Amino acid sequence: MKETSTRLRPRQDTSSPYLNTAAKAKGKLWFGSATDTTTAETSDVSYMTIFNNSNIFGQTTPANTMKWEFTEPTQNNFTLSAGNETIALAKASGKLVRCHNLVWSSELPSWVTGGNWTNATLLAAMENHITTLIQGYGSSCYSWDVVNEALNSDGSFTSNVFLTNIGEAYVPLAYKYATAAVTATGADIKLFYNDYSIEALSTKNTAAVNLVKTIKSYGANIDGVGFESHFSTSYYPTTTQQEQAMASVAAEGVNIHVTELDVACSSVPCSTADLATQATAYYDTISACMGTTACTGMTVWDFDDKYSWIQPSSNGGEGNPDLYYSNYTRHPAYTAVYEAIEGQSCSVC
Ligand code: 9MR
Repeated sequence: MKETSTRLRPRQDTSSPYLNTAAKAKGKLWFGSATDTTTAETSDVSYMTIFNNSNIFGQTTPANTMKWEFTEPTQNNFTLSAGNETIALAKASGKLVRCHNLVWSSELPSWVTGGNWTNATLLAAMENHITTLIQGYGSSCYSWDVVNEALNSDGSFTSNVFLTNIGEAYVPLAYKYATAAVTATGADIKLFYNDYSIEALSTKNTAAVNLVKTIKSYGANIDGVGFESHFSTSYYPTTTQQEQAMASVAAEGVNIHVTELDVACSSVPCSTADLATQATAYYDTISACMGTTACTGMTVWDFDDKYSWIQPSSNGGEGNPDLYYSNYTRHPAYTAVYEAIEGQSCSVC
């Protein structure tokens, strides 16, 4: 039977406008997307066709493959292969990689969470983990999120095994070890702190700024702060609020990346009103980065609703937070992101 052109047409939308091409033309390093190469994503041809389009995405962040539980499942037994899979995919389509992450309270193996530690033994284990990963992945990483989500909304430190056994100094010491490891590689690998709810001026934003100061006071290097930017149609800061939050960080002489942007609809499928609000939240966030010289890159926390970490069943009905629907067509927010990059008014908000 004769194939019709309709049947041959790919169903994934890779048409212009192109977000990465546009962002780079405006002086940013990338518009990118996280990906999770341990899941079904890599065998999903439609997903990979969009991911591999370097006009749309010029950067990726491994959503999971470089986390401690996967890279050092038992002590001093390192498995970097899953992370290398992400790096290979990135390189094949010319993407930079934000490596993620070295020290976090989540996705830790039980030998870390349940270990019988002293200050000295846990510091040694942390140093070994940081050093081995930074040197192992080397210049394949544009940057590393060294410490992830160390702060509570009141500015205190999140309770975890590192805080319990080492105290607050675990954060600046992690950057000290990371700085030494980067120096040993001879490569220019940027070191970031990454957190959420710092995207508007708040006690937590101030605490993140203070953390940058503390890290520097230890003689360690820090190049930037990642603004995760996990928003919803019921909460997102305005462009002005986000610009103020970025300015407070930039005043320390460090850069900002928007690292994990997504905007959940209050229910699924998103209502027409929610799609417009979602587009506004994306537009406002990208506009803030575009309006801030120190904000050098923008990344969404995966691009297709099918693979989002926010699924309605486990998030009180909220969902569909990404730029593409599960059928690989685009939300109106995709247009909003492009218009924000271009400095145009939003036609879909
Ligand atoms: O997207 C990641 C999800 O697949 C994991 O199950 C989860 C584990 O806690 O981590 C998710 O990514 C998180 C990121 O590493 C740090 N910021 C919050 C992200 C969403 O939870």
